[in-house]
Amino acid sequence: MKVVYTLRHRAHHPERELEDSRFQEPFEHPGRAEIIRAALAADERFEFVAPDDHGRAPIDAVHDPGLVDFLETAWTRFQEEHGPTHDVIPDVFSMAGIRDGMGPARRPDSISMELGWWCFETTTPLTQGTYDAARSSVDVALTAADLVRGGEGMAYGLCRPPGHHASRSLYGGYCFFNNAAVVAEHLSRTTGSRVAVLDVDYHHGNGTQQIFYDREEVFFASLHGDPRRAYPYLTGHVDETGSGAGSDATVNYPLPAGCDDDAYLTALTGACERVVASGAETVVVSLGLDTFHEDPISDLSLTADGLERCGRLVAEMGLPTVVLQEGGYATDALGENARRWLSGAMGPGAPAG
Ligand code: SP5
Ligand code: ZN
Repeated sequence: MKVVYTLRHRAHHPERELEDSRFQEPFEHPGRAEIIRAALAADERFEFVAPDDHGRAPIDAVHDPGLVDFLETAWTRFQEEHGPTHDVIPDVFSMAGIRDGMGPARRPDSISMELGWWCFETTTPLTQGTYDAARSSVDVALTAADLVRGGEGMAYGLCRPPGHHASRSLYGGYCFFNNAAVVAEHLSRTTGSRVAVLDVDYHHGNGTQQIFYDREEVFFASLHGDPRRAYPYLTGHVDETGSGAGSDATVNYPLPAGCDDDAYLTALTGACERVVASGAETVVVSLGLDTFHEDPISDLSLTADGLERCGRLVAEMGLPTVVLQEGGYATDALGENARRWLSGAMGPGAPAG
């Protein structure tokens, strides 16, 4: 299987994240992608490909261009006013309630308020190279999509930073640009075919759901920790099924804590059936490996065997599939878990690694 990878991801390297009222070592760090790269490089069934530059237009097709402009210059602008700092984190957020009854806020001019205008939480610092890394992650995703359009049954984009929490006009949840949404929109526009995003990260793909919520061309299915207990808390309930032209083009499977391989695979079977029934001609998988039982920030109980079975089940849909890396924070197991999921997807016909 072809793996799209670039070391440009390393330019995004926060020193700390503010989470659970503590500053802590970032869970989302450059070592994650390097560990996956090393595990796949040691298995001769994987072939590495460098990403091509796809420019900014595919990003502007799903994100507010103001968000893209902001991310390009925010770190430098912050340094000029408040630096030097390694990480840049918002400290005031734009919440509708501050202007209850007074109409919407006007877009701020101050970098201090702009941060909290375009970002929704505190665990996603900007660093000097964040914009370049986020752009490279989109290029990785789009290059994987090109490979699938070119005839590969499946390709894997080793995206970092991840993308699925980024909505049309907000970054957060370790995500800046929504790699999966950019790919789905790009495939939908350039081929006119139906596309589905299947999100198996532990956390609900709020950004992807928001971007396609009222659209019928891109179906969205997500399995995740129930938002009644799990980040991002505000989205991912079963009654969120799309709106307008996108009615019934969104489906959510909130899962209980401790959900094991068999229970997870039952839900995944249902999600795959919905994807196939949507008429999708291409599938984009948001592959989070934070469903693993040892993940430090999640509470599902999948094993490496279970992850391999998940890969197999997704491949059994028989559809061209673009697999994009999202979360997964059990660093010691992360490389092997990615290898196992992708091995399952390659099927028993593939020679052992
Ligand atoms: C792409 C992705 O997986 N993003 C996840 C972002 C989650 N960030 C906040 C998680 C809060 C979890 N708090 C529980 C900590 C247990 N020690
Ligand atoms: Zn996640």
